[in-house]
Amino acid sequence: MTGARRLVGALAAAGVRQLFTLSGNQILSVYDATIGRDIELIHTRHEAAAVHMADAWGRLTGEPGVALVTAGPGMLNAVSALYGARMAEAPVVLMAGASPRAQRGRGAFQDVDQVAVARPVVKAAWSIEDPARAGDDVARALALAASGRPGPVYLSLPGDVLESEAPDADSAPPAAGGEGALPALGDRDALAVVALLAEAKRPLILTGPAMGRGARWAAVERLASVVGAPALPIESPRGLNDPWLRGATRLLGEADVVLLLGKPLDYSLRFGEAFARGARVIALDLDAAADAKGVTLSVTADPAPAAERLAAVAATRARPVTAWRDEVEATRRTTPPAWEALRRGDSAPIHPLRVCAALASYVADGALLITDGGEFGQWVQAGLEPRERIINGLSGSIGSALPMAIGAKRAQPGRPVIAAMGDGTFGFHAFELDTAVRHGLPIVVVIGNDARWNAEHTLQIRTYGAERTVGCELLPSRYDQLAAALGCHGELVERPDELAPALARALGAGRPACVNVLIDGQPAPTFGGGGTRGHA
Ligand SMILES: Cc1ncc(C[n+]2csc(CCOP(=O)(O)OP(=O)(O)O)c2C)c(N)n1
Ligand SMILES: [Mg+2]
Repeated sequence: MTGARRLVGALAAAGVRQLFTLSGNQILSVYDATIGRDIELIHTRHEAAAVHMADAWGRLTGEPGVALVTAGPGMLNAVSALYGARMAEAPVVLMAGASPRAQRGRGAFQDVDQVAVARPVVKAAWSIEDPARAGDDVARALALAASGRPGPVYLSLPGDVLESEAPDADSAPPAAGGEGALPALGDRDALAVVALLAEAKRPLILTGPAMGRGARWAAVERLASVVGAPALPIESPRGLNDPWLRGATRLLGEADVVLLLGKPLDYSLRFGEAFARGARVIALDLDAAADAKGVTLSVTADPAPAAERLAAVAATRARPVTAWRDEVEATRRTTPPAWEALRRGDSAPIHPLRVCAALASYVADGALLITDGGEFGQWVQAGLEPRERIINGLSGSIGSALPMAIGAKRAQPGRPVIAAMGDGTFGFHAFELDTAVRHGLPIVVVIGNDARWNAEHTLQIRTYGAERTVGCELLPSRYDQLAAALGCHGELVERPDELAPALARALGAGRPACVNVLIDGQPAPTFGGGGTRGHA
C-alpha cells in the first residue's frame, strides 16, 4: 500500500469526512487515494481560505479541520491562516506536499523548508518520512491538534513517501493520545485559588479562546456561578475593548481578583494594565510561568479539568451572594439609549446599526454569525447578541470571515450562516463564493460597503488629523454583481427599507448569497476602559 493510501485510510478511520484543499502536483497521489472513500475534497480558490475553513470546522466541532495544499508557494500561502488558527486555539491539521527526500537541498521544484516555516505558528510540525508509518503520523497529528490547548499541527508530505509502496509496519504503535498526560490541578493549588476567589468582592474569570467554547466553556460557567464571578472569553483582538462587552468593559477594570483560565496575560489584557492597581491575578494554564510579571498566583494545570475541580472545591464553601455578577452581565447586555434611533434610522447611506437591526431576528432564531475585523465588523459585534459567534480572533487578521462561513456551513448544514464583513475584508477571499456555489453551501454574505478601509482611515484621522488621510480609499463596487457572476444570489441595498426584503430573499435563495449594503462608514463604538483599541 502506498503512503498516500495509508494516509487517507488513517484520515477516514479518524472520521475525517472532508479535506479543505487546493490541488498541486505534489499531492495528486492523495487526491487519487480519496477515490472510493467517504472523504470529499472541498476545493478552494486560495490555500489560506482552505485553512480558514478548517479553522471554522475545528472551532465549531472540536474535531480537527483538515486542510491539504501543495508544496512551496501553496504551503506558504496557507501560513497566515495557520497563525489565525493558532491564536484562536482551533484544532487544525495542515498537510502540504513537499519535494522528494532525495532532492532535498538540491534545488528541487518548489523546495523550501516548510517544516521550519510552519514551526513558529503551530503546536508541532514534522515531515512524514516512512510510508509504512504515514497513518500513524496522521493519527498523531489529529490527536495533538485537539488535545490540551488546541491548535494547528503541520505535516509535510514528501512526494516519494506518498507514492512509494511499503508493506504494513510490523506492529504499528497505538495512536498517541495527543500530548500524553497533562498537568492536573493539585489540592493545595485548588484551595489557594478558591481562597483568593472567596476573599474577592469583585471576582472575574477570563478565559482564552478554546476555554470559551463547548464543554470547556460549560465547566467555566459552572465555576463562575459557584464563585459569583462573571466569566468572559477573551477572543477579540481588542481584548477588554471587545465591542460585545459594551459598557461592561469599564466594570471589568474594577475587578479585585482575576482568574485567568488558559489565558495568557498578553497584549489583549495590556499585559495586566487593563486591571485595577492592586488587583490580584491568578494565572492557571498548561504552561503558566512561575514568575510572570503582574501575576499573584501562578498555577500549572490543564485549565478545563481544573475548572471542574475548582467548582467542586468552591461549592463546599459558603459565599455571600453579591450583585456583582448580575451587574456585569446586565451592563454587558445594555446598549446606549442613543442607539435606538440609529437602529430604526431611515437615512442613506445606511448606519451599521440599522444593518444590525435587520439581522437581529435571524440571529435570535439561531443563525450563526461570523464577523471579521474592520469598523463594520466591530459594529456588528456590538449591535447583535448572537447565541454563538465566530470572529477573526486574537490574530487580528482580516479576511477570514467568508471562508470560515463555508467551513461552518459544512459543519452545520441545517443552520443559517451569516458572514458580515467590511468591503475591504470581503476582497481577500471573495472568490470563495465560487467554492460555496460548487459545493452547494448556501452561506449569506453581508457586506458593509463604505468604499474604504475605514478602520485604518479612522486611525489616520485620530493619529495624524483629518487632513492627512491617505491610501485607504476603495470604490463602492457592485460586489453583488460579482457574486451573481459566480452563480450566487446578489442584492444591492442602498436604502434602509430595502434591507429586510433583500435579507429575506438572500436567506431564502437556496444558494449562496451576497447582500452588498452601502453603509455610512462610522468609527466603531468604544465604551472606555482597559483593553486594546484600534486592532482589527
Ligand atoms: C491580514 C490583515 N491585513 C491588514 C490588516 C489591517 N486592517 C485592519 S482593519 C482594516 C480595514 C478593514 O476594512 P473593511 O473590511 O472595509 O472594514 P471597515 O473598517 O471599512 O468597516 C485593515 C486594513 C489586518 N488587520 N489584517
Ligand atoms: Mg470598508
